[in-house]
Amino acid sequence: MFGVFSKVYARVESAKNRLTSSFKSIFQGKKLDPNSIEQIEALLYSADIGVETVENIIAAVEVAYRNNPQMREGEVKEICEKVLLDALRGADRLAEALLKGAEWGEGASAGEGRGNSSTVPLVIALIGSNGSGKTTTAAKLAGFFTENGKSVIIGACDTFRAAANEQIKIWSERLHFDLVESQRGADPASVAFDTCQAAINRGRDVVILDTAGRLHNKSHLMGELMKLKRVVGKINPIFPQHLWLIADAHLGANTITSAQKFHGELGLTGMILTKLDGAGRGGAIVGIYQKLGIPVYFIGTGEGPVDLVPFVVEEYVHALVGV
Ligand SMILES: Nc1nc2c(ncn2[C@@H]2O[C@H](COP(=O)(O)OP(=O)(O)OP(=O)(O)O)[C@@H](O)[C@H]2O)c(=O)[nH]1
Ligand SMILES: [Mg+2]
Repeated sequence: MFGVFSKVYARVESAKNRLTSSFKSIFQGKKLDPNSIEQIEALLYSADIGVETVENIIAAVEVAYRNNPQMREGEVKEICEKVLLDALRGADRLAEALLKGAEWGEGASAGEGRGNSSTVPLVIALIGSNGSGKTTTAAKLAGFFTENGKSVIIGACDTFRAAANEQIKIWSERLHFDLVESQRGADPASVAFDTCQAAINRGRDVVILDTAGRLHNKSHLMGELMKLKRVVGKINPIFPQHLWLIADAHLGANTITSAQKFHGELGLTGMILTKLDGAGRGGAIVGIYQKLGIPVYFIGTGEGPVDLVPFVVEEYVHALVGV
């Protein structure tokens, strides 16, 4: 499972080349100087990693520069890498824990729970703004769990968009996972309820709830998610064990505002960063983790079913900074 990392993150790295090449154009092979420190600061802000982390990097660069006025690009990047690693410490390697069953339901023999009806399923609801990649990620997650010996059922809780049910149905046929379908206009909470109930009846290990895209500032849509949480909690108060924000790597700093609002209202337990194969860097996860402590479970690196890999901080930071 983890063997594919280097290949995948190499792709991320090529998308991140802009940060690397920006460092190059700031330094142009020369030593660090006060003017280039300002340019580095601007570059870091443009990567959306959050004010605190930028300030920490710049403070560390200034201290190092006072001790060594001969500093060059490589040393600055090493400082960036070190501060980012510190900032993201503990935010990764969680997919493994999920599989081991460490976060499965209370009292459940989760690690062994392959279609065992006594197992409490792991319920994960995916939420996020329109087009962030929730449905595609739901399907990819189903693929990930299935490949690792877990049985999966998805609830088509996006009852808002006309083609939503059809979209996930095509994936279910392609990847062979169970699906609880829905009609347009149906109550998403009731679809979620039926899905959890079906998972228990059929002895499925994992429930993934795909929800409609929504902006964090639409209160009636937030209310809809609160209801969904409440309703599945009636089956078992630990449901849903996870509520993950699906965040598009292109979206930048406003992802932090959005995560704060979702977290405040619903209590997020994790994130998945999608579209890291594009030009976006997803630096906002640094600020989100710093502010809210929400870890990153996976990253999405393409539109295909296998383009989902567990998040590894070192690989991500390495790709981002280009050391
Ligand atoms: N390149 C790339 N494209 C992705 C990734 N994840 C999703 N997409 C694409 O992004 C587009 C939107 O994905 P969906 O999964 O439909 O997004 P959604 O959040 O379910 O959208 P709504 O339900 O309308 O809010 C689709 O064209 C996907 O193929 C990714 O990791 N990389
Ligand atoms: Mg969708």
